[in-house]
Amino acid sequence: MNDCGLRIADCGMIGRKMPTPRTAQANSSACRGPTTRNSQSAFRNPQSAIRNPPPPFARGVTLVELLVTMVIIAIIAAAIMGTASAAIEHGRRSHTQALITRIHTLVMERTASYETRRIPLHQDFEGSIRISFNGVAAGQARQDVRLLGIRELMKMEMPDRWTDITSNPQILQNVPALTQLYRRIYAGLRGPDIALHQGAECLYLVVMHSTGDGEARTLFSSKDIADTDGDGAYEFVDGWGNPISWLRWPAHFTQSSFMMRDAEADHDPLDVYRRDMQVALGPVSSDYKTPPGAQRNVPQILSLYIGNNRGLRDQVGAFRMVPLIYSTGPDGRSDIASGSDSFIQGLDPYDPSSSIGLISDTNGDGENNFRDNVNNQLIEY
Ligand SMILES: [Ca+2]
Ligand SMILES: [Ca+2]
Ligand SMILES: [Ca+2]
Ligand SMILES: [Ca+2]
Repeated sequence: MNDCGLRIADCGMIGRKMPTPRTAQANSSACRGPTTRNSQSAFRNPQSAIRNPPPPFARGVTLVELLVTMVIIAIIAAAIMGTASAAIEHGRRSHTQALITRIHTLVMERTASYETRRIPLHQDFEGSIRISFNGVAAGQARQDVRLLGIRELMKMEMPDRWTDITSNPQILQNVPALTQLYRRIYAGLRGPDIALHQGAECLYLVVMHSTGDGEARTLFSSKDIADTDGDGAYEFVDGWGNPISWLRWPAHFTQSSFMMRDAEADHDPLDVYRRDMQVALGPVSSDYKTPPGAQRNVPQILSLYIGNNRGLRDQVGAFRMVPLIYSTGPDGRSDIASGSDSFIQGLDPYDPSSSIGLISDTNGDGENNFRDNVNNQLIEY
C-alpha cells in the first residue's frame, strides 16, 4: 500500500513533465482503481455543473409558451363542447322524429277508418234528394252528400282547431259522441288565449281518445306531454319542449314524400265514387224545392259548401290527403300556414282560396323557419 501510495503521488507531481516508464505506468494503471477516471474528469472540468444549462422544465415557462398552451387547451375544449352540443341537438331531433312517427302511425290508422265508416246523415237529406233530383242525379246527390258527411265527421272527430268541434254539424244527424267528449274537455279550459297551440292540443285529444284502441296513453311517456300555455289542454312536446302540431288536411303542403297531390294518380280514398262534387248538380239554382218542414235542403247545402265558383274548385281534384304532423324545430317557429279558424264553413279541403299547409313566412320575420322543422312527411334519417 505504501508503495502504491508513493507512486500515485509521483504521477500527480511529475506525470506531465516526464514520460512515465512502462513499468511505472502499468503499476499506476493497476493502482488507479475504478474511481480514478471520474476523479480525473472532475478535475479537468471542475465547473461543468455550473456551465451546463438546467433541464427545460426546471426553469420557468415563458409567456409565449403559456399563451400557446392556453390556446391549445381552448381549441380542445371548444371541440369537445361542440361535439357534445351537436350530440345533444342530434338527440333532440331523433327523439322528435321517433315521437312524430309514433303519432303518425296512430293518426293514419284513424284516418283510414273513415273509408269504411257508416255516415249518419241528417234525416232530411233523403226527402230533399227525392224531391229535387231524379234518376242518376239523385244517386249522385246522395254520393255528394255522403262525401260531405265523411268530411264533416272527420272534422268533428279529428279536429285541428277548436272551431271544428264547437260548431254544430250541418250534414250529420247528431254531434258525434267523440265530439261531445272533446266539447266537455274544451269547456273546462282556462286562460286568456285558449286558441294558442290549439292544433297541438287538438292533436293530443285525437291521439289519446280516438286511436290505439284505447291504449294510446301507454305509448307515450310523461316527458312527451306538457301544457306549455297552461290552459289545461295538453300537448305532445318535441325535443326542444315546443308543442307538436298538426294539420288534418294540408292540401297546399308541397314538400311531402307521401302526398302526391294528384287527383288522377292518387285520388282521395274517401271519395269512393270519384264525385268530389264536380258534376252532379250543375249550377246551383234557387228553383230546387225544399221538402215541407225540412231543415236540410241539399242544393242549399251543396251551394254553401262548394260555393258558386265551381269551375275554380274543379281545377283542384280530390287527391289523397296525408295529415301533416310537425315540430317547429329548434327555432320554435313553423312557417306553415294553418288557415283561418272558421274553416268549419267549408268542407272542401282543396279550396284554392285556402292556404292550409302552405310553406310561407307566416311569422313575417323574413327568415325561413321551415327548414329546421321535423315532420312526418319529410323525415330525415
Ligand atoms: Ca291553448
Ligand atoms: Ca295547452
Ligand atoms: Ca319566418
Ligand atoms: Ca322551424
